[in-house]
This record gives sequence, C-alpha cells and structure tokens, in this order.
Amino acid sequence: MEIRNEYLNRVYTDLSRRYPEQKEFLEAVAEVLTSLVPVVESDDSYEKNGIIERIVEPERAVSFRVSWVDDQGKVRVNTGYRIQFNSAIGPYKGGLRFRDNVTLSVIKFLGFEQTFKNSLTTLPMGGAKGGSDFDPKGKSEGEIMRFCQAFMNELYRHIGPDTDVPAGDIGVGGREIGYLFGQYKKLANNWSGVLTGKGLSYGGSLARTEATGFGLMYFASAMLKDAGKSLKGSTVIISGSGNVAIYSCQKATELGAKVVAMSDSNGYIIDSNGIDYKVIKEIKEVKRDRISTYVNYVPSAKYVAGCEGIWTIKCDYAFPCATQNEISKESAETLVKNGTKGVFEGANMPSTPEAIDVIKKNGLLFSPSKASNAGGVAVSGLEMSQNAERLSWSFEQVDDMLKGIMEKIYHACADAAEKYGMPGDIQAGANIAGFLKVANAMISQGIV
Ligand code: NDP
Ligand code: 2IT
Repeated sequence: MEIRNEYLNRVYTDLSRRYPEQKEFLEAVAEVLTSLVPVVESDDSYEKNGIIERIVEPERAVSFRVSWVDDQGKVRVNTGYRIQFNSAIGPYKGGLRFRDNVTLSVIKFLGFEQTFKNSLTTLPMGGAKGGSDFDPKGKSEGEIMRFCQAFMNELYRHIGPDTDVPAGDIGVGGREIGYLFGQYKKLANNWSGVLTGKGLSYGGSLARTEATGFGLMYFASAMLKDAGKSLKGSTVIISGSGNVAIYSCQKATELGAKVVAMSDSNGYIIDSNGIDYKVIKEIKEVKRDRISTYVNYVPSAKYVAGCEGIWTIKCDYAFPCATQNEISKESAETLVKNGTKGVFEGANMPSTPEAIDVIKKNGLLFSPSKASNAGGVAVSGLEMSQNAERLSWSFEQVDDMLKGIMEKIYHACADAAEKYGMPGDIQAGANIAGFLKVANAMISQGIV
C-alpha cells in the first residue's frame, strides 16, 4: 500500500510497522489517508501540527476482562474493549459490538471511522467504539443480562454523559442497552443519558431504532436525485436483517422500491414480489429466529444457504447492511455485470478496497458508510440533546431533523469533493469534510 504523498505515506508506513496484525484498522486508515492527499498538499499546517500522526492514534484504549457465569454454572471469560479515539469536537460517542469475531483491530477501525462520521453529522460528538467477543446469539435472557452487567462493571468508570456515550451496534440492541443502562445507574447512583438507543420509557428518542436505515435511504435519495434518478420503481438488495437492514427495507419500500433479497449470516432469501418488512421484523425482533423461516410466512419466496451469493441477484441498487468486507472484488464485478447502478453502504466498511475500486471505475454511484450510515449516530446525538433538556420530541420532529441532516451530509461531501478536484467522488468528499472539522479543532486546542 503506497499513498502518493510523502508525509501521509510515512505516517501510514510507521503505523503498519507498529500494528502489522491490525488488518481492518490499517485498511480503514489507508482509505482515509488516500483521500487526504490534496488536503495536506494545499495546507502545511496539518503536517506542522502532527495532525495525521495524532489522528490515527486513539486518545485512550481500554481492554478489560469480563467474567460471568453461564446457565450451567460455568465461569466464562470474554474480552471487553472501549477505544476512545478522538474528543476534539465533543464527548466520545459510538456503539458497542458484541460478536465472536470482535478484536482490537475491529474496534479500532470502527472507532477511527466513527470520528469522521460523527464530524459529518454536524453535531458535537467525538469518536469511540467498544464491544466484546461475546455473541448474544444462542444465549439465554439470563446469560445476556449477566454478561451486560459484568461488562458494565468495568465500563462504567470510563463513561459519562459529557465524557463518553456508548450505544448499540452488531449484537447490541434495545435489550442489551436496557441491561447496560440498569447496571450503570446502579453503580453510578445517578440517572443520566449515558447511553443512547434507550427504551422510550426511560429516556430513549423516538426514531432512534429506525434512524440508521431511514437515514441511509434519505442519503441515497438525495444522491440519486442529483444524478437524475430515484428509488421509486427500482429493484433493491439489502444484505443483513438486523437493525440497519430492517429499517432500510421499510423506508425503501415506502419510497417505492422493491426489496428482492435480504440475508443473515447463514443465508439469504429472494422474494421477487418484494420482501415484506413486517415479516422480517416478526422473525428477527420478536422471534429472534433465522431468516430461512421467511419461507414459512411467504411460501413463494426462496431461501439459499450461504450469504455472499446475495450479490449475484440482479438489482438496480445494492445496500450492504450486515458487516465489514462483505462485498469482495468478485461480488463487485458481478454487480457491475448485472447492471447495478449504485452501491450505498449501510454497514461499516462493507466493501473491500478492491471492491470499491471496481465499483468506482465502472461508474456506479457509491456512498461510503461514514456518510450514508451516519443517521444512527446523528439521532443518538439528538437523544443526548433531549436527555440534556429533559424533554422528548415527536417522531415527526426527529425524523424531519434526520432527513435534513442526511441531505446536509450528502451536500457537504459533494462540495468537498468538488473543491478538492474530485467532483462526484463522495468517498473522498466524506473523508475530507469529516477530517477538516476534527483537524482544525485539534489545531485550535494545541498539542494535547
Ligand atoms: P444487528 O446485530 O442488528 O444485525 C446484524 C445483521 O448482520 C444480522 O442480520 C447478522 O446476521 C448479519 N451479520 C453479522 N455478521 C455477519 C457476517 N459476518 N456475515 C454475514 N452477515 C452478518 O446489527 P446492526 O444492524 O446494528 O449493524 C449492521 C451493520 O451496520 C454493522 O456494520 C454496524 O456497524 C453498522 N451500523 C449500525 C448502526 C446502528 O445504529 N445499529 C449505525 C451505523 C452502522 P445474524 O443474525 O446471522 O447474526
Ligand atoms: O456505527 C455507528 O455509527 C453506530 N453503531 C451507532 C453509534 C451511536 O452512537 O449511535
């Protein structure tokens, strides 16, 4: 990996030497630094202030033991993480991921990305991420509650409503946030909006559950509008069937698109009549079952085992909403061959760098995750505002603000791309616009 600027390349090479095993983290850093070439070349204050060296190093990284007891009475141990990446523009903010493939590299990549994403939201939030290699799937309610409590027993000393405000991500939804919040409140002996994505009866914001998926479709609509296109009447694939995918499916359907395929980590379903998002909600949110059971509700649909095959289905627009690196170079080539006109990322870093290359070189529209999935954390920011003023806003009010924020993000990315000589490159525009606000705040605050 060679970045075409001596300063950026030097920082990246040094980082690769220090963390050779952190593949996901290095991939995320390379992606951002590559876009910053015209920025550091047009203004030497970033190099003079050591901004790139500082922005790739987390301000604080905590790793801790999480001990808990399973239903058989056996002691279990997992690793917990909280990476507080950057607090230049606001308190650390970002989700918690509970999944067996969580490593330090995964959490660092997510925390790094979160810093720029949160900057794009226009709200005052720094970047962080955390989680554990614990997977709630297949665990009992009691086991999940005890794990969340054990996790919070350590995490609580590192967070606070003006310090660091975690939320959900893969494997952490409303149920887990409830248990984490309950334990925080008990330990800290104070009620504060220290987590977002809370239940509506205890400080949660209306529209937070829907926000990432709805926001993704608002972003795609703004980008399509600029290109003289629309979701209406189009055919769409959405990978995953979790929080982001479900509400992407709902909003895409409401906007007149037909969602023909969705997946989980075991396989995917095809419903050429358009997937019924209410059935997916029932399967995933109520029954916590596998997507294969969709065919029991809609017998005309088809289930195929294995998840990468979802990208072989013909569609106008693809929305990867499951996990990192889920679209390989080969899958991207298949999408191109099938006449796909755009890829809009809902998951964090779902396309490999090689896949992005294929997508962009073939002239498809492409929106990077840090811009198009920022709706979730944006509404988390609105939840923090509501908690701070001890009020709650209506669904319509929050949804309207979300739509406005997503449109603003799209235009900020498009404008930055244009200004730095890469018109239409929303990936570069997102990295540049996200970076500038954080970097300029860091310069103003001195070497800390
Ligand atoms: P959920 O846990 O609700 O859902 C995750 C979905 O992705 C499930 O359908 C899961 O399948 C599938 N999945 C997970 N890992 C894999 C894998 N290795 N291969 C194939 N499928 C997989 O998570 P979210 O919907 O919240 O998160 C999805 C993505 O969106 C993540 O990248 C997350 O970082 C990102 N994101 C989430 C936000 C939020 O507000 N929740 C905000 C912005 C981004 P299974 O059921 O089999 O596990
Ligand atoms: O990746 C993300 O932006 C999230 N998981 C949401 C984070 C948040 O704080 O709401």
